[in-house]
Amino acid sequence: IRFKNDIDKAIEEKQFQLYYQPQYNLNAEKVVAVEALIRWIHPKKGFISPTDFIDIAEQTGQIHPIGKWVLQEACEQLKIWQDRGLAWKVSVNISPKQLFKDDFIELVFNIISETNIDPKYLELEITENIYINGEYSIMKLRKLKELGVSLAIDDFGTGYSSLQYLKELPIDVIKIDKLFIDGILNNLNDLSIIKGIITMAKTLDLKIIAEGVEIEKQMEVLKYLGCDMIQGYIIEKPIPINELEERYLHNK
Ligand code: G
Ligand code: G
Ligand code: NA
Repeated sequence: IRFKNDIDKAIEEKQFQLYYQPQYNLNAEKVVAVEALIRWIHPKKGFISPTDFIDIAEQTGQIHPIGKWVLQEACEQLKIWQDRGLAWKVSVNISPKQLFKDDFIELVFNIISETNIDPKYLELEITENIYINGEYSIMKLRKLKELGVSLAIDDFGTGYSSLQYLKELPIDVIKIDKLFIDGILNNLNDLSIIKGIITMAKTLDLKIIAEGVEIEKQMEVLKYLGCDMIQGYIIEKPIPINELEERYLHNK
């Protein structure tokens, strides 16, 4: 309960920030997108990881105001880049709780309209879990697609998507979970799974992002296997907007 009040206060007092982690295109050999990741800088407790508050916020319903703020903030940033002629995509994490709320499509529509962004540069990341496979979520994803946004399945491989459902989901991108990338160099099972996911993605005409790439050799293998994009410490960790601007957009 204490924590619940803290989250309320954090929303009111603007203690949240968005960090951005670059996504690197292996063929173009450049950063083409960023994932927005929430950070909580508490005035007394300091840095609080999203893994320590997103779950709670999902249980209390506070994920809704938090998620709204994240989407709004990310779209405002996207608008700034679009006005500068920069064609970067911004990817935003959406909790299944948000997706299932009745007015979620309307919320996304309103934020796109109000910020006046080109929605094709907005990507929504939905975690692969049990719920994503139902008819209701497929219907919701279709409606989101109609708004013109791009859709990604996050943490792919850890969840429950069968091939059959994957075929039915109106998604554009699969993000391979770090768990598999960790084993790519020394675990044949992980390597096979990654190969399988990439082959399947190509069959279904989906783009692939490998998450949590930390070393050069992993990057080389992923490129060889036909992976489109990578994200991970080898490129950059999640960083605040001013650092991102300094390092990547210095004269853009
Ligand atoms: O950035 P970091 O590795 O600390 O994030 C930990 C977890 O928190 C990740 O699984 C990430 O998906 C989740 N997360 C980060 N930002 C957001 C957000 O804005 N919304 C939701 N729902 N989850 C987020
Ligand atoms: O679950 P999700 O994919 O949203 O998780 C993203 C989180 O993973 C980010 O919060 C980021 O801090 C973390 N992350 C990103 N790249 C790497 C990496 O190369 N190594 C590790 N250990 N964590 C990473
Ligand atoms: Na994510």
